[in-house]
Amino acid sequence: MANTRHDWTVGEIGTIHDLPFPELIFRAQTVHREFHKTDEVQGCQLLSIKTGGCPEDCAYCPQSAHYKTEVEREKLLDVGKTLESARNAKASGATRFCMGAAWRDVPDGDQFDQVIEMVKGVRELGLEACCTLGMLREDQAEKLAAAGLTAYNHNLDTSPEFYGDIITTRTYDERLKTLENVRKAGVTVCSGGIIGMGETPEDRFRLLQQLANQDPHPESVPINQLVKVKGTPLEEEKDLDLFDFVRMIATARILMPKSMVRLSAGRLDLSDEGQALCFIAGANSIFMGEKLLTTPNPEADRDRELLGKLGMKLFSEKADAAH
Ligand code: SAM
Ligand code: DTB
Ligand code: SF4
Repeated sequence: MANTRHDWTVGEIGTIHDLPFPELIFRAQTVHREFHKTDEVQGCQLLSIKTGGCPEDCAYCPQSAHYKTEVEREKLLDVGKTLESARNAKASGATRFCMGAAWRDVPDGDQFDQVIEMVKGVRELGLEACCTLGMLREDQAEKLAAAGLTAYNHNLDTSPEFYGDIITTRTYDERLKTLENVRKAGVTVCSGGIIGMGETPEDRFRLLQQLANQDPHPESVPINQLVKVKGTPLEEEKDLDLFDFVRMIATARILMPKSMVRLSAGRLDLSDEGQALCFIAGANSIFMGEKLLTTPNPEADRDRELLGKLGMKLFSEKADAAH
């Protein structure tokens, strides 16, 4: 039985990450099979409910007001349009619907009330509901919990040490505080990071350590490959080596055996074989649909074809409601 631990050292994580590739994959597969079906991935659909004009300066993000990108600002989407998109997501096989807003923190009042209505509506459709709205206070987390929110996404993005090179407008501790507020309200935690931003291997280990030493582990761990967007400070970053991406996924799987490990942004840069390796390494979820929040993503048909070739399928229903 794989041990669920919360006291990983950076040295231990580095040793796992750097194992000979076949050994790393074997260990990830062993853990994966203990807790998950190997022929199924969860389909999640993202929707940007409030786009662009964000006051934060996250160096990777096309929605930051600090950079000149092609993203056009849009105000909060109305509840009806959001639920129409959720219905379409369900029809195309998604079981989780994630609503993202380019906010530094969640505004109180009318806009928050609308988000609450969206969450209720998504839950009524029988979908898991996830929100990613920026920093959240405890009382706001409780209101979202009462509306039926399944999960709140708030990524740590990278190590505490590299964080200041990527974001200067908020601190790592503020990120951790929001995760604590989410946890206290009884909403499951979705938190992960981005690789390919110029971080060192140690930064990746430190990110994984921050995630894996939370007790309980985040139920959902999105691993994003940087999408290099024109106009952002990271647009000229070096390409990420596929094996580094796969190693990150495998290590996350080994450290957090029961969590959903989500193969998130960056799939358009992966070949079919690359994506298959990610599934073999323990990724068990993808974002579906032609758009993530503002950047392109493989089309649903393309994903169905790939899963078909691999003899895999989308979850028809989540067996474990905790995720
Ligand atoms: N504003 C909220 C926040 O930052 O928590 C929610 C939306 S934000 C766009 C959600 C996450 O998307 C970020 O934490 C980041 O990890 C990811 N993300 C944004 N831009 C990305 C990019 N270019 N490549 C990969 N991931 C990205
Ligand atoms: C996560 O970790 N990745 C998703 C979801 N959580 C919200 C977002 C990826 C966004 C990629 C850039 C964009 O499309 O704007
Ligand atoms: Fe704003 Fe979130 Fe983008 Fe940072 S990642 S600029 S907080 S939308």
